[in-house]
Amino acid sequence: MERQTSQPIGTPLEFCLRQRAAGSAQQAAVTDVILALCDAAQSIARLLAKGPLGGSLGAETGQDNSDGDSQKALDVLANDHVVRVLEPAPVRYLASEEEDAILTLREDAPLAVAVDPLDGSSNIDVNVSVGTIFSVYTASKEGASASFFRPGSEQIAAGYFVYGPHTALMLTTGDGVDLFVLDPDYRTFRLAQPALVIVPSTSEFAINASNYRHWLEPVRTFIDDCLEGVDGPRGKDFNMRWVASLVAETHRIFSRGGVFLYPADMREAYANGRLRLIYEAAPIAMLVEQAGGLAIDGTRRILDRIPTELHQRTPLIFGSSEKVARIQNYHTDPGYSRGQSPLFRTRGLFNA
Ligand code: FDP
Repeated sequence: MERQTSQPIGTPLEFCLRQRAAGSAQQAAVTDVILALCDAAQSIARLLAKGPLGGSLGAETGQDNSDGDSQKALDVLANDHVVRVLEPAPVRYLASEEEDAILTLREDAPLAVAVDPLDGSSNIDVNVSVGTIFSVYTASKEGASASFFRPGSEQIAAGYFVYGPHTALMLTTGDGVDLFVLDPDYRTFRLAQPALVIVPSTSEFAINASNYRHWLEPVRTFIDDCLEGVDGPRGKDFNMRWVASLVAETHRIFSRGGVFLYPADMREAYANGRLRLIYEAAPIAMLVEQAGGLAIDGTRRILDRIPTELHQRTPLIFGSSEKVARIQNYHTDPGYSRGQSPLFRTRGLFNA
């Protein structure tokens, strides 16, 4: 994915964005939003860097968020930072995992922003990477809901901050994906790697294997086939990772490929998986596709899905294109099913 012009490594984010936005009012507004989110990310990174010295950021607040997940102290603080920085930004509507309803910030502003302020919050107290995910649309004339209840393919920008050993921003404005890193010496995000590409094929998968007994047949068969390694139908060994932090898994897939699965399963509460369509799956899917990967819910492209509820969940499978296409086959092609025993031992013939 080659961009026409690209700035040298180390260029400050603001310079990169302002140069790209030249002459476009919409891109200028997007730039303002991204820079505002960078301010929130720096505040969140500072809070995280204090660890237990900042109080128990991973403690339950005793409240559930809009979707029934328990809220941690840092979920609330991160949301406060995001709302504060976006209030003066060109944002008409803000949808957040931590808010029951869509907030109207500025009636005359052109953009709508969806945010998961603190993704992976079960990792806060164990000093493992967490993140902030965001998605930007034009605000719809038809109002708040219409601004978000639309296909993810209409996003005009998406990204995430990952708070790890360093703080990084993975960003797309619809023209490839760039990685920016927060330079602690200058307190500014600087270009670290332009035009990222997710390798099409690898031997690594990420899934919460403790849910094995709940999985539906296509996912169970795919994982069984991977686990059988060189002795199974895939004829090679696989490696597994599970950080339990969507941004961290995404970051790994950007750096060395692989697939991530949080599928639907047989439990009532997981009939649509766990992750949220508007502020988790859609922005990750835009980033992944912009880097040459794929993102599906099992059978359908995530970016074609039209949400009908603000906090709607979706199964999410994304990563290296050949691997995701293969998993889609497990969902749609009976030849990949364990029930079809004559084909079972020959599935290796279909290897990508
Ligand atoms: P968390 O609830 O800790 O915010 O967004 C939801 C998420 O984390 C993802 O980041 C992560 O991939 C997933 O949940 C982990 O779920 P499990 O605990 O079921 O593995």
